[in-house]
Amino acid sequence: MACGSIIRTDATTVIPKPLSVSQSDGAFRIDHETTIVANASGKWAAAFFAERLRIATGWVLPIQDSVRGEYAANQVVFRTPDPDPALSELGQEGYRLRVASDGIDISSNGPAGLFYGAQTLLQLLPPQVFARTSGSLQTESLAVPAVTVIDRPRFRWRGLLIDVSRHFRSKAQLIKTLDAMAMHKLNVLQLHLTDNEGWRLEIESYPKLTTVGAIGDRTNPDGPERLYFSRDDIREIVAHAARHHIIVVPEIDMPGHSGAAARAYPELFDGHQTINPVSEKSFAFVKGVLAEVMELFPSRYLHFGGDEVWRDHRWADMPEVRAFMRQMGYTDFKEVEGHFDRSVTKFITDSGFTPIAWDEVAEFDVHPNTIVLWWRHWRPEARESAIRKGHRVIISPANYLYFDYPNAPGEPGAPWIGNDNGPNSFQLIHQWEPIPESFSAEEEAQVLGLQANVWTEFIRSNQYYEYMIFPRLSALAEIAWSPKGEKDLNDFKRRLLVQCQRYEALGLNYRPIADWPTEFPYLTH
Ligand code: TNX
Repeated sequence: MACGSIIRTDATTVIPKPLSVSQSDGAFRIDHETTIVANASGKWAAAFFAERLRIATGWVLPIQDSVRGEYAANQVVFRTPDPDPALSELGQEGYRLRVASDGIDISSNGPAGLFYGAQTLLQLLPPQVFARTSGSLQTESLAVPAVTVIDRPRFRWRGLLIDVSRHFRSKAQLIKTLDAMAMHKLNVLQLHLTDNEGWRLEIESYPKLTTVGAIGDRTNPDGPERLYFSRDDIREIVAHAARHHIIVVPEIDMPGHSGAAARAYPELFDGHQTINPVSEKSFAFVKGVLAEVMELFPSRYLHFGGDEVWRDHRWADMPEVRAFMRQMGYTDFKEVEGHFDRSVTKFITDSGFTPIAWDEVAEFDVHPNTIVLWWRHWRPEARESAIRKGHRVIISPANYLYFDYPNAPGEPGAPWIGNDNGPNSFQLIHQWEPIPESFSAEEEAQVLGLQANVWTEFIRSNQYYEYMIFPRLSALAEIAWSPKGEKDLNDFKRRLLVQCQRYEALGLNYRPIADWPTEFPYLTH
């Protein structure tokens, strides 16, 4: 796969583009005698950096505790300095990276910033430094061009959703995805764990969710395989993510999109794919399931779906729904849905977690702590109303950030609405300003950030999955991290030609970095 022949990497080839870069003359050389120095906050960033170098070059660089103010030559230092005015504006995720001819210094206010500094430093080295296989960089020393980078993210929520219900992804594939996210300084992985096609999470108190609900997928609805994550799988994924400063947000979609759970426990559902919204037993199920989910995901965020509820489908034929409506004085099924969503957001909040849901819930007076994920680009009023009601909002419109849609005209992808903006190309994403001009500064402050979603109705093979994610993930990272303002598409394309060498080092498939590619490197969808 032609990826371009650019081999010189420096701070102008970093993705996402840093806030500021000033290059100077000279270079520092890392070799097998370089020492890594870290204070307590820098331990993980230092260990991550050392491990990458060990795998790529075979050098085992020692990590020393920093002794205040005492630095020697030939060191790479990760530290949180005493209050430093130069860093005060950079928050916990920002950092300053200084490469001089006698050493490298990465400073930040916290561990996340030091980790992002390490990621930028790795991007100053040859792309093979990201390789998963040992010995891909056989060399005496690595030159790092002298530079000062000052950097911090634009948004604090830089997310990616993976739908593992329609077609499952293995733990190994998710870990590979997490590594690629970390390289892009993304920090949230939302797992869409349940839907009509399959329930993918072991729940001890409701075992049929996996013995029955995990059977099959959209391609093979009758299985025979059961595809799901055990509790230990989840712990491993969450721990791997945490080491890379990524939180994992579970999504248990309800009351709709629940066909798999309905196959397991039909008595709790409405005869089709939606939870019985008024039954006490059904609500006990919701609470039981969510309590177990909260044990497994320490992020303290819980997404409960709330999208596309087929409330007019069966509820009219359910006497208990009608009785409940009479009792509450409701005249519309919508009010029943609102009641259900309010109860769930209250339960999640009372349990010490933050509820998140799709923008449909903004219509109802759900708990004000609820974060609203705006996806229906054709309903900007849902975004506006969530903001007006004081919710924090994540921007995730289908016509820009759905990675199941095609990359370019004529390329495969989901056929749903959303293609009305043209394909979700990396160019389109990169050039997009996600905050509407009409937003005041206060409204803008309610926007936590951005999230792209990989729905997998039509994504089966891992090869095609990666083809749909890369290079669009790089465009997402750039609009989520880099400062607002004019974005130079040609410069981004130039940097992508280096980035795709990093994809190759990570063993990732990707769509070619061309406006009109002539080959499509995947075998099956
Ligand atoms: C809408 S986004 C859905 C998903 C589909 C997706 C396909 C959302 C909240 N619901 O269930 O997979 O469109 O593009």
